[in-house]
Amino acid sequence: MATKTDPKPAALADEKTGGNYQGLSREQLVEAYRIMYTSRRIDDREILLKRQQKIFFQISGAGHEAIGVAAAFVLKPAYDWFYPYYRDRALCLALGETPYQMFLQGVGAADDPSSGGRQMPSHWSFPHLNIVTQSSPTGSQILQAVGCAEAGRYLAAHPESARKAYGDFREFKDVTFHGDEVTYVSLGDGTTSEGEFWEALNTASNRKLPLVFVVEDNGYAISVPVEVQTAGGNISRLVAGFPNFHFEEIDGTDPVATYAAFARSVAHCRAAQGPSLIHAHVIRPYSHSLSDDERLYRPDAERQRDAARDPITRTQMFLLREGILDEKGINRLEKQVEESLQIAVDQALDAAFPQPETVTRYVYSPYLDPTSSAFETAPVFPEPVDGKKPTPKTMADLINTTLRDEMRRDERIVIFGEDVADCSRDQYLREKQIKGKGGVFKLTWGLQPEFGADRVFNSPLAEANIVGRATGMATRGLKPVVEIQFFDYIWPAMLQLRDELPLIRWRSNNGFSAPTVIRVAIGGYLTGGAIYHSQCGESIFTHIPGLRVVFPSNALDACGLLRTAIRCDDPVLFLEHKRLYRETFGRSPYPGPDYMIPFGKAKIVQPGTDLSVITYGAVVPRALQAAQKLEREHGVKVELIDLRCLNPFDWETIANSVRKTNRAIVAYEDTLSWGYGAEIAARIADALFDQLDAPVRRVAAKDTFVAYQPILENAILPQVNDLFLAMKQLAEY
Ligand SMILES: Cc1ncc(C[n+]2csc(CCOP(=O)(O)OP(=O)(O)O)c2C)c(N)n1
Ligand SMILES: [Mg+2]
Repeated sequence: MATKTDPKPAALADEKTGGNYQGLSREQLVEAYRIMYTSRRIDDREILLKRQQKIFFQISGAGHEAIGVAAAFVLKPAYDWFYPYYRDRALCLALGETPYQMFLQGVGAADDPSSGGRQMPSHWSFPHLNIVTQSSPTGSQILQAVGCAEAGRYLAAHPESARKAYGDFREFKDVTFHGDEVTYVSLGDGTTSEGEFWEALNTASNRKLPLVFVVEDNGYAISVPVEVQTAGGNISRLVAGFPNFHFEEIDGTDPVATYAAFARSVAHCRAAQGPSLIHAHVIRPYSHSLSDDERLYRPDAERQRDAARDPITRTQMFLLREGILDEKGINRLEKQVEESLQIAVDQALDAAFPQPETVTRYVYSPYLDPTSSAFETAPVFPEPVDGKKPTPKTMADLINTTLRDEMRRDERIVIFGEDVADCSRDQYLREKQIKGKGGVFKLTWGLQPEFGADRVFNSPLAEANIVGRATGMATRGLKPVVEIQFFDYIWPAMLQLRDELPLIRWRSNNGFSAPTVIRVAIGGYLTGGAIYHSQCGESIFTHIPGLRVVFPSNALDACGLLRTAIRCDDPVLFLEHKRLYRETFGRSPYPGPDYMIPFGKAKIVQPGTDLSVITYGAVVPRALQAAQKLEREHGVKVELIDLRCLNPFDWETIANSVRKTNRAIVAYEDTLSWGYGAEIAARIADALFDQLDAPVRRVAAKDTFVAYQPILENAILPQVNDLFLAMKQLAEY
């Protein structure tokens, strides 16, 4: 099954078999050289342009060119999928990108097809070729590539789901699949040290995904050599134990050997045998980037040894030696390349720059506005039976029912996370030996038996794995509705949540999008939840442009907002307060399979004239109790506002209320300082300063951690009495 080829710095002619070269024709070899040479010369041009301050950053693909052409000769643009990294200039050229478009990236032109001037050059994004937007955090593309490969398989198994549908995100998400497409993902040797790389290998192996991992090993990660990064100094040795893989270790400066390795690896993937990993030894002749000088940490002798393996000179010598091109032919080809690059540079330097007023464009979907009335529908409650009103259900019940009804409506929805399946060992369920788990809070219970194990399944215990894969799936057009079991454990996914998922659309200038729902059990008041089962921290996420953040306080809102989250065209963090899941407060009968609440619309829980209390989540019932007591005992009428949605938030309702009451408290469960209340308080102070009769107050948790002992927990989290006292004081101010 697994094969291994030792790196072979032997002459290219060794690869010659039977009149052709591992299946490559003489014409293809000339074409390979043309692309490799073009790639190198684009780097040279960019270096010059950077020195002339006409572009602002340069990172080269020098030394890695043979990998790109070999891959592109085997894989198919706009058919297979590509998650390259910054050294893959030759790959992008070979797949069909033009030098002109690359120079547009360098100058940051409005017409830069990768990002419209938003990202550095060599951050490839070419939707028409299935080259998916990449970022700068090394390795963050790998789990997304896993999700992409999974989506291809899912779509082949559910072809109907790919059809266009109207009235939700599907209207704007074209979906293509072929059934045997392969996903390419590349990374450097240093990046194999990232945990997400290992999480990706694990899932690709376990699910036998059609994914080609390409480790472009130039021996260095900036200045850190491979033996410091990688135990034993060789990644091939470490990964060899992963089942279902086809492995290759090759000299990646040799286009013929590299081509042969790609041909074998891609065949393995196309035949649905599992993933492949190509470990290609390459060189890095131009330092890490233009900001680095490798002479500071690499002696001349070592650099000269690398230079002897330069893929450009090796390939040129090979063409000459094999009589494929003579010296004149080489010169002619190189001259043509130089001339075409000159034209491309001149054109790119003339290109228009992006307009400053476009900077917030594509932070969110330009097509579907989740705050609009399209997401406002009336509840349709069940009819009374025998004069008996329908039983009110808990928030947990309604979330479960909403997920079920949305999955019935939209076959693109897949649910995964830790323990969310009823039973991974499917036969126990089918044989009715067990009842099923369906999540640690049972919110996804009953979904796997109805929708099958390929729509509701368990992930490994790895949060980045969940969010990274979801991002890749959503990029292909699925709607992952994933679960993070506890907010306290969302942090391993933070890179994906801060640098990836919410940025896909903006950084690709609307070339790609990844509308995903991430459900997270959040919050304390658990009596024993302690530090690691009680955290809030929503403001960390409301601080991320591109991410919608929702935090309902009752069953009906959870239902209506979850449906909006699922149907909308943006990534949504859906925060579910654990304490509210089964609370008596806020129960409701199911409002029907189309009930939606638009984002950014607060709810006035109780109207009042004396004081505005702006809150959300589990503080809502506590603030209500406090307000009722205050009215009973002191006749103060509090207007209680439940924001429900934190980004976007309903400024209009807040402002109208404060204009009426002239006093405001922002109350929230998270720690007081730097929290969500700071933003609301600042806005009120800024916009309504002359309306205020008192300072804006905050009531929140103490600036510490939530302790286990209930006496401590009570002292730490804001209680009814804290709210009562703050309201009373502010009313008296
Ligand atoms: C997560 C992360 N940490 C650090 C960096 C800064 N950085 C950029 S490239 C790089 C080295 C990458 O080395 P390697 O994976 O071997 O790729 P190479 O550049 O050698 O091709 C580092 C440390 C980054 N971009 N992302
Ligand atoms: Mg490297």
